[in-house]
Formats: sequence, C-alpha cells, structure tokens
Amino acid sequence: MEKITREIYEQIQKAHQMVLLVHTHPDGDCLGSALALARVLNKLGKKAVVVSPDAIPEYLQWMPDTDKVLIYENSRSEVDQALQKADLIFLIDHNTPKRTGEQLAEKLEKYVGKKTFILIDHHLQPDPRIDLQISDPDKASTAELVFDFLQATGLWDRYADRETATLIYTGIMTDTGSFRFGKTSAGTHHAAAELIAKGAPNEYIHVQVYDTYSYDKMQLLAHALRHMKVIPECGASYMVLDRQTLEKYHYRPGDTEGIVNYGISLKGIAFTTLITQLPDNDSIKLSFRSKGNFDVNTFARKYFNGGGHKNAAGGRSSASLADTVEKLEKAIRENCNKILANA
Ligand SMILES: [Mn+2]
Repeated sequence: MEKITREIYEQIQKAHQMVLLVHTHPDGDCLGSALALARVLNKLGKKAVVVSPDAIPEYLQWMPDTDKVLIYENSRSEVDQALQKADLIFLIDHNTPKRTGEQLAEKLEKYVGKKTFILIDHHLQPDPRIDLQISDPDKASTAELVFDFLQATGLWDRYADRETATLIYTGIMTDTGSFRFGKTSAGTHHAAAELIAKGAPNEYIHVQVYDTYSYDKMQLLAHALRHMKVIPECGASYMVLDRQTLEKYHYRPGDTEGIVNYGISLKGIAFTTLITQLPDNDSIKLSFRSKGNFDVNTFARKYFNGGGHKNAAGGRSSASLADTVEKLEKAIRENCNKILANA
C-alpha cells in the first residue's frame, strides 16, 4: 500500500464522523465518488455524510443514495452541525475549499488547520494547505482514484456492492465522456470491468445519464448549436446561452451539461467556450474545452478567474454578458497561434 493511502486509511479507522464535500453544480464524478466512499464508510460502521453546495441535477437523481445528500442551500444548520462534529472532512473532486461556493467555503476555511482534511481529486494545483491528499491530474476521473483507494485498502473486497459499483461507474463514465477522453487508460477499463462484474448496470447507467433529455433541454442544445460562433482563423468557437434563452426553455440545473463538447467536435477547432448567463446568479459561467496541448486550465486562470484540467476547465465573469463575450474574443485573438497549432 502506498504511504498516503495507508495514512488516509489510518485516519478513517480512527475517525467516527466524516463529511464528504462535492463541488458546486455537482456532476457524475464528484457525486459518484463521494457517495461510493460514504457508502463503504457507513458499512465500516462510520458516520459519513455527503454535502453538496447546491441541488443535484435531475439527470443524476436516479443515482443510489442521492436522497441522503445534504444540500447546503436547504439544510444549512444540519451541514453546520455535521461539520462541527466531523473528525475528518473530505474534499472530493475539487482542489480547494473555494470550489464549494462562497458561503460554504467561508465555513470550511475556519476549520482548515484545525480539523483533518483529506483531498481526493484529479484537478491541477491542489490546495497546499491540505496535508493528506490523493491528487493525480493524470487520472481521468476522481471515481477511478476512489476505486483504486478502496481496492488498495481491501475495503472494496469487504464492502463494495452493486450500488457502490454503480456510483463509481457513473463517475468514470461521465468524466471520461464514455471512455473516450485522453486520460482514459488501461487502468480505467480494468476498473470498469470490475465494476460491471460487481453488478454495475452499464447500459442502464448510460441511458439514465445520456438518453433522458427533456424536450426543452434538446431545444436549448439546438439553440446553442444554431448560434455557434466560429473563428476559423484561430481554430476557435464559442456558444452563448443568455438568461432569456435559458428562461424560454425553462432551464433546470444540468440542462447545459455536455453542450460545450459540441463546440470542440468541429473539424479544425481546438478551443471552444460555452458562456452561460444563469438565472438567479450575478456572475456568468464559462466552460472551456480544448484539443491537444492548448491548456485551458492556464487560460481559465489567466482570463476568467477559474481553472480545471488541461483540456477541460471552467471560469467566471462578473462583467456584463456583452463585455464577457468581448473579453473572450480578445483572449482568443491573443492565443490565436497557440490554439491553431493544435487544430
Ligand atoms: Mn472529476
């Protein structure tokens, strides 16, 4: 067993109560990873609760144990209590407490250095203040890291069941774009094989995640595609979903999931952005995707106060929508040659 795996396992054995945090706008990977780990910890006789800053999107609500997730927006005092009592706080699929949203992050900051934090994540630049971390940006998903951890500690053989396998499979499948993104490895497929052997219903999971579009969601995608802006001389594209459009199609969390990937599936395009002006939100959300060596983590950090992975990242803008689009176009021009080299 690797040293860090053993250290974390020892902390788990000593602990009684744990909180596992996922990031804002939770996705299949953070939820699958956190819920799978919590499920095994519960079987080990520990109190472990998953906390999400905001609601679980509809396309993931079928996942096992989602009914047990504490949503910070709706259960502030319960979350506060759980954090107060916790001997261990896990950050799952994010690299700093900041990724849990302003208010929850502020609460967490009070415990940094006082309580034991454990980070399990595959994003770049993990928060150096967290001593115990399994951080591997070469992994395609956090769920694969959780699977490896459970395997290495023997917890997998003792406690994993069909639901655990389903949760981890969902995490791996969503973050690898169904086993096609660059970091999908032999290890990823070995994990998937073991998960299916354990009972993960792979076809069912696929249908639940990808083939359950509402009519409105499909129309929203159609709108985004129809109005896609292409800058062929820089190998770039972007799409904008403004508030009026989202309202027109009765936007619900999760409805924009996956849309950004269409922007990068054009031939000759190596960089794309989806700009989303979410209702009930002051800041504008940006999602970035790239091909090859154009690093959107750096791009997101430099221009839009964000970050993530080399080929997939996110950012925010507090400027107006028009100014945000203008800023993006300018940033694309500044990086024109670097992008084009990968197109
Ligand atoms: Mn992830």
